[in-house]
Amino acid sequence: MKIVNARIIVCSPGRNFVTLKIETDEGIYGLGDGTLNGRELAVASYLTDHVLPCLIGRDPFQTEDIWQYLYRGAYWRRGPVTMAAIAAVDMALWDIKGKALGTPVYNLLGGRSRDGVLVYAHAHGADIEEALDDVGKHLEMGYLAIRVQSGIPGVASTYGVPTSNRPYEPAERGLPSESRWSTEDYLRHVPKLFERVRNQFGEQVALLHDCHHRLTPIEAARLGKDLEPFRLFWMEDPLPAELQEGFALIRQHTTTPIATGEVLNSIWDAQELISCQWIDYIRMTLVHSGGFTHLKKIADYAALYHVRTGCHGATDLSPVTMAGALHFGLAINNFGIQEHMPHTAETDLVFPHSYHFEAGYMYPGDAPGLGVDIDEKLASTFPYHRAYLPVNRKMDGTLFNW
Ligand code: GCO
Ligand code: MG
Repeated sequence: MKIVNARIIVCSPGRNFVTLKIETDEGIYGLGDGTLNGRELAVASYLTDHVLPCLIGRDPFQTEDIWQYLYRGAYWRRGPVTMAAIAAVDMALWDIKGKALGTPVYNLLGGRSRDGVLVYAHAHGADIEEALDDVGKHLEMGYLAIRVQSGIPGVASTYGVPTSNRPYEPAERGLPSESRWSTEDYLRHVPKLFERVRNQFGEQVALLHDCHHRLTPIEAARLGKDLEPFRLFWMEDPLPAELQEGFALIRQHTTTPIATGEVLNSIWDAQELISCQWIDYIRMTLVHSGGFTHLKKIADYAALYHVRTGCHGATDLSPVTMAGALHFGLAINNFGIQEHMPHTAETDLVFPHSYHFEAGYMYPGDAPGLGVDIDEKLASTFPYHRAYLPVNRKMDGTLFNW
């Protein structure tokens, strides 16, 4: 089997997606996701201008060799653009392999290790009351694990809480919006939020919270301690993770489990986090960490250090990544949990898929390959719109982490 064609489809059914389609001489094709929120066209160009010409004529079964060719062969290694481009190719090749062998991708990754993939939903509200209502709604929908975020008194808008009636979406069309932030107000508020959630909904539901990179190590240590009575499943991204040893200080002070990694791109970005056991869950995901070929190695490395996976699964990861994450989560032994943020109805129509949610778990389905397709005609009716993630400043105007 040979690769005869490869092209990029950029579409925006509610938000932007970069999809790679690789076609073979036997008529089988594969899909890969290369979406990098707010920087989509950089990955599209990296692929179209630099990677795709090198793929023509290659054997799509050579996933390891092609991965190494794109990683080592570029000379310039790592980084989100490079790793998303490599991921798109890698996913498409595993999709082709599965289709050619007539089996779902999870069978190529070790086969089923569990019955279903535990997922967590997002609940949020402008204040604690609204957030409690939303937790209740998600429990009724069958979720067993729920991430809870709420607006903070004194802070006009905050990460993870929609400003309109529409579902929360992390990018906005047009130029970046700006928000203002107070760590002090946040640290006072979050323990009150979780006290109310536990009081109202009991011990059983798994609760998660995303700090979205906004704390220093000692602030995160304090929050972790304050949240201990409410037994969180995890506290996510307490710090920006460039300085891995920053997590050591959090660890010395609290037993609240820590998750990080959604902005990391290679094992080298998380090697100390994992080997020093400073985290409990690694959140790297297929699209931003080089696809199955690299993420499998990361997960296997993490398994040696009691670290489990908790792959990023926001709406800026296309249904192709979502499908891949479910195959991955079903197959590996040290799976922890998978984020699930449902896509818009338009996105689901553009990407017909065989995965589904039922009673707290998701299932990738048994279609050969990834079990996700793209309706190119429909996709062409949703042209690309430039969109950005917001920018965040402290109350005095200092530029801060969003
Ligand atoms: C999450 C994330 C997202 C990111 C978004 C950036 O945990 O789901 O933090 O909300 O902000 O994916 O593109
Ligand atoms: Mg996050």
